[in-house]
Amino acid sequence: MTIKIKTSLALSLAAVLSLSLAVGAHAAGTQAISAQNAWVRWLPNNLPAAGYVTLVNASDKPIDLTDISSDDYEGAMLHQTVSNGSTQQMVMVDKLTVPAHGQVAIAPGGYHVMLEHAQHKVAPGDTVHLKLQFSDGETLNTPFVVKSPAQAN
Ligand SMILES: [Cu+2]
Repeated sequence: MTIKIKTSLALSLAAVLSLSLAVGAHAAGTQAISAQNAWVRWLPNNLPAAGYVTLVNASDKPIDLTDISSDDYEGAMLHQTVSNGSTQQMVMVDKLTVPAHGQVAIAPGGYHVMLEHAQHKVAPGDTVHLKLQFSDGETLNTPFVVKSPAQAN
């Protein structure tokens, strides 16, 4: 009698576990892109800020970052820093491809999201949101932690 009860309990536990695994897999399938380590390098005196984030693609197809917007800044554009001998220059980037089962880092020295004309006072310690739009139709409204130049590294 005791053995029979234990068996049925084990079976129902197994059923619950496989159900939650199935739900988890479904959620991952609908969101191919995730954003990690999102932060903003803040500068004083209303100077443009720079947004940085790592984009991870869990799907088996390359996905492009196609547009960026924000309710917190009037301008949000993807730029790339290109070094030209001793000088550095920023160029506009139309789209950034996140490889299948791979990632791309928008990071200091390479890409940055140029953030101009904050719509309200933004200070280190705040969180701002950038809407990242992708070629598969996904939009990620991503929180970015605002850091002072001293905190940024
Ligand atoms: Cu720039």
